[in-house]
Amino acid sequence: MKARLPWAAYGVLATLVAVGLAHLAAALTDPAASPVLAVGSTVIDLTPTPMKEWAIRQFGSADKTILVGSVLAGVLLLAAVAGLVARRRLALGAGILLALVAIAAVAALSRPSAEPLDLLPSLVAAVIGPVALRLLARTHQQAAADGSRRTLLLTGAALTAAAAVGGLGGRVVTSLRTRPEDIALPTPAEPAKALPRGLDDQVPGITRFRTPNKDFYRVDTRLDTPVVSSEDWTLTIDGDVEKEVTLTFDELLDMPMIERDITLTCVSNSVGGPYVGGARWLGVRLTDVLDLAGIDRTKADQILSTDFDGMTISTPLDLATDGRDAILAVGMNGEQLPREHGFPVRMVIPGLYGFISATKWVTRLTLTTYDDQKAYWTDRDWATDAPIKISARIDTPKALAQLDPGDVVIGGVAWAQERGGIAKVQVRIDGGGWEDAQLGPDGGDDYWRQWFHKWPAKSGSHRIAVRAVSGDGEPQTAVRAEPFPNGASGIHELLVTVK
Ligand SMILES: Nc1nc2c(c(=O)[nH]1)N[C@H]1C(S)=C(S)[C@@H](COP(=O)(O)O)O[C@H]1N2
Ligand SMILES: [Mo]
Repeated sequence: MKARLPWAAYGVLATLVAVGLAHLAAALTDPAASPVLAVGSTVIDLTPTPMKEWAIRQFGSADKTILVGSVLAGVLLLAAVAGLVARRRLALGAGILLALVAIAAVAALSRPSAEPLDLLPSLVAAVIGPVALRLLARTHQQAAADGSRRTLLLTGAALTAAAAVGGLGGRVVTSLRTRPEDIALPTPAEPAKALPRGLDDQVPGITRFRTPNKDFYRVDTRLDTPVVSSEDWTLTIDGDVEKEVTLTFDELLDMPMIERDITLTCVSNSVGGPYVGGARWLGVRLTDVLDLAGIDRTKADQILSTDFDGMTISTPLDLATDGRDAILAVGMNGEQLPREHGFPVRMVIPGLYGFISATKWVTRLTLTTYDDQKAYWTDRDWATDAPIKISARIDTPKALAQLDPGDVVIGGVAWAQERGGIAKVQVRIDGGGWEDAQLGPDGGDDYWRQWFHKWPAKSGSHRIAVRAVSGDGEPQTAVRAEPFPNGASGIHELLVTVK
C-alpha cells in the first residue's frame, strides 16, 4: 500500500501541471477552450433538464462552482488511477492521461464557435501530462535505486509550482482580457421618468428597488464571461425578411434610444427565489430594428436569436412585437452593459421569462417558425410560450427567524409585468384572513413593487404568507407548480418564531 500511494500522487500532480498550463494557454487564446471549462460546459449541455433543475434547487447560484469542482474531482480521481497504473506500465498510465485530454479536446471543439486554435490547450496538456508523469516515474526509480529522495522532492516541488503558475497566470490573464472597454453611452430620445425612492431605507431587509449591476442575478449556460468587442460586434437580421440587414455597433447607437425600468425574471426561479432583478435599460426598440429588414408575418412565428457563441433563444414573434417595450439594450442602470449581462448588446422584453426573451451577447435575429428551428431550451423541452407569472416574495423576516415580540415589519417585492403591474399585495398570518399590505412607490407596470405590512407579533411559532393581485385584476394563483416547463407558481409562505 505504502509503495503505491506516491504513484497516485504522481498521476494527480502530472495532471495538475497539464491542466494548469493548458488553462494558461486557453487564457491567452480563448478562455472558453480551457479543458475544465470546456468539459464543464459540455456536461451542462448534456445534463437532462430534471437533473439541472434539481442542481439549481440544491445549490442555487453555487451550482456552477459545484459543477466545476465535480469535474475536477472526477478528473483527479482518474489521474490517480493513471498514476497507479504507471507504476507497472508507464505507457498505459500515460495513455489514460491522453484519454482524458481527448475528452477535453472533443468538448472544446464541439462548441458552436470553436476554432482550430481551441485545440491548443489540449495539445499542451497532451504533451505536458505524459512528460511530467514520465519524469516523476524516472525520478522515483532513481530515488529507490540510490536511496536519496532529494531529486524526487525537488521535481515534485517544481511541478507543483508550474501547476500553480499556470492556474493563477490563467486567471490573471483572463481577468485582464475581460476588463470592460469603455463606450460612450448615447442619450435616450425617450428618457424614463425618475425612479421614485423605494422603501430601501424604511424597511430594513427589503430588496432594493433598483438592483445594482454587481448584485443582479445571472443565469448562463456557459461557465466563463465572454469577451465580445464592440468593434467586432454586428447584428444580422435574416430569415423570413424582405432584405437581410447587418448593423454595426455604431449604427445601432445612431438609432433612437429608449430607456425603460423593467424587472427581469428567470423561469428557474422557485416561489420566493432570488432569480429576479429590477434595472433601468437603455437601448433601441426591437421593432425599429426588425423594421429595417421588413418581416414576413405570413411565414414567421418566432424570432430565433443567436448569441456570439451560437447559443439560441426563441421568442414568440407576436408577443415581442405587440407594442410592449422590447429592447435591444446597450445600457443597464446608467452604465454600459456589464460583460456578465451581455456586453455589448442584449435583448430585454418585459413580461416574458429570460429564457425566451433576454438573449445576451446577441448577434443574430432570425425570423423563422417553431417548426423549422428549435432553440437551446426548446430542445430541452421547456415551454416556448412563457409569460412571467404574478408573484410576491417575502424578503423580511427570513424563514425560521427568531423575532422579539411586538411590532414586526414584514416586507418584500411583488411583480406582474405586462399585466398592469401590482395593484394589491396581501399578507396572511397563520392561515387567517388576507390583510392588505402597504405598497411602495410605483416604478411602472413592467417593474416590481415593494410592499410592507406591520404585524403585532406574539410569542409562539407563526406562518407568514403573501400573495399579489395584478393591475389587470388577476389574482396570483395558489396552485403549486415547479419551474419546469413554464415557471413556478404558488404562494410564498414561511415560518418564524417569536420569543
Ligand atoms: N446568450 C445567453 N443569453 C441568455 C442566457 C444564456 O445562458 N446565454 N440565459 C438566459 C436566461 S435563462 C435568463 S433568466 C437571462 C438572465 O439574464 P442575466 O444573467 O443578465 O440576469 O438571460 C437569458 N439570456
Ligand atoms: Mo432564465
